[in-house]
Amino acid sequence: MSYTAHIDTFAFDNLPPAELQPEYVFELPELQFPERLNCAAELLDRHVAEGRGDRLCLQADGVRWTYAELQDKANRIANVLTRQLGLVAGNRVLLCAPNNPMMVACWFGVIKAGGIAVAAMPLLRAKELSTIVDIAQISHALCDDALRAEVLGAQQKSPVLKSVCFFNVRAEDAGSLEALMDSASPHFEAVATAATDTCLLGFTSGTTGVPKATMHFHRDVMAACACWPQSMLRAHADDVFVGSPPIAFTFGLGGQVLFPMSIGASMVLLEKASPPLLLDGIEKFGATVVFTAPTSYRVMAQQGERIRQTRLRKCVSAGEALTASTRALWKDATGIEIIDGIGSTEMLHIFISHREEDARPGATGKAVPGYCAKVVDEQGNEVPPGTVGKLAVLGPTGCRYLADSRQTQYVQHGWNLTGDAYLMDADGYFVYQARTDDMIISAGYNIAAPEVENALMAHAAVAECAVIGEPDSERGQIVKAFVVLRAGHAAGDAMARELQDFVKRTVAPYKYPRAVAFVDQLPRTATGKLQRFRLHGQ
Ligand code: 3UK
Repeated sequence: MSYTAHIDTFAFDNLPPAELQPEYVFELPELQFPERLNCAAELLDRHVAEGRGDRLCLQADGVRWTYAELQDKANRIANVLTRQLGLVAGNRVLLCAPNNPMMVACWFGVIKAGGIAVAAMPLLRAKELSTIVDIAQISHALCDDALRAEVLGAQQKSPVLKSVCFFNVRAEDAGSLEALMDSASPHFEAVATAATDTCLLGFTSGTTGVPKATMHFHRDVMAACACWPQSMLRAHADDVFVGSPPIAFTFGLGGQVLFPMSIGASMVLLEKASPPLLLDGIEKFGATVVFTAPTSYRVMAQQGERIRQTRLRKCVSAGEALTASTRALWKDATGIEIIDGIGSTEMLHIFISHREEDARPGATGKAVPGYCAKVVDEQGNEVPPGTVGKLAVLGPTGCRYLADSRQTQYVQHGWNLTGDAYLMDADGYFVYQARTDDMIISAGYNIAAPEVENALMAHAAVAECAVIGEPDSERGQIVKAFVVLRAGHAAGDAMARELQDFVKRTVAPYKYPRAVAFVDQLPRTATGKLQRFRLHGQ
């Protein structure tokens, strides 16, 4: 890691020192990488060079691009960036757009040019974008015109962002990215970056505090493609991938862009992918592989018959724990066994998962080949099967926060600590309990907030709920539930008592919520994750 091909060495200079980085393991033969590697050349140019340029790569409403067509766009963008906008290798480029074809073309253009892609969630406002620009010292931005006002607002706050160019501009505009691309050459040789040069910064979804930028190398992108998709997903070149998460979220980037392209398959991009629109997309484009979150499967399951008529054959769930009931609901409705997987922005993608035939309801699975996982106690010692502790993982990818002291929380003794409480059962399956912060300790009992939530969710009156530990002088903490009721059910003491009794009947009675509050909605991140910490003190 002492070598960089970047001219702007900001990323290289801000890597965590070697002693604070996790250990890496590269035992699999497919994880032997050359010293120089550009992941955009591997994922895109290789297919064209090997004669697959005419294969379908990407579809969206009114758009069908082959690999050669995507390469043409990416090359023009790389030329615009380097010849007209002054980009040098190592510069950071903000990419801001809903999931659409130009967003993907820009991602490849930036990385071919040796730049570092920093994709931002399309819902972010000027202030949040400016925080990202400042942390990553971003010099260039390529953005969808629909987000113009927020991006210009961010530029005003953060002058380090010197060049902003918009695409998908409706009006005639000589400065639009497409206009600049028209006069640029369609040829561009990918910059020969080091395998250990950073190619993307992924911002954490921000459950607390200032967002952290995770640094991923060209090598990490190829490692993510070589591990989980090969051993667990097992898709093939004729598959059509679709999904709901934003490409700015590494779950979405992998599932919708990197993994299909790593095997010469194709992707479908949906700008909006709420459950009904995702289902429309699966139908319309004949998608065969879908990536989405448990909540989305629960809603789509209501249309089981419609799904059975589509070409859908592989369903991946990540982002949040998949309960046994959601797995069963989907299987009954569609006949398809969901592939669950836990991944994180820090690890880039999924590291514990299973094949369909090895699904164990309620468990996430086993370490993905290429990764190792264990459950440890406070001192970092492995605990026996059946004991709840902290999940620790190691693999070819790992956590590197850009200049952030929180590195020492995620990486300890060379292992990545994801912040999740897990247990490993007697057969080696990892069973999710809670985020470590969401383990409630009440009168000496360990209570996992999600377990109480799942118990409450089974009640017909409950639409949504969140459970936290509230400080209590007698018990240390008590279990408190925030409940959103379904239409037609009245909040009040009688309902609170009914829910408490209901929980006592389904899980160990000491886990019941001693406090119940009724609310209209729950705080969530842009990726839809519950932000339980925001309920503290309410
Ligand atoms: C939780 C899960 C139980 C867990 C992600 C796949 O979610 C992703 O990244 P984030 O950084 O969050 C990471 C945290 O989310 N989680 C994710 N998947 C599961 N919990 N079961 C699961 N299947 O707390 C984890 O530490 O937003 C997921 C691929 C790439 C990703 N970035």
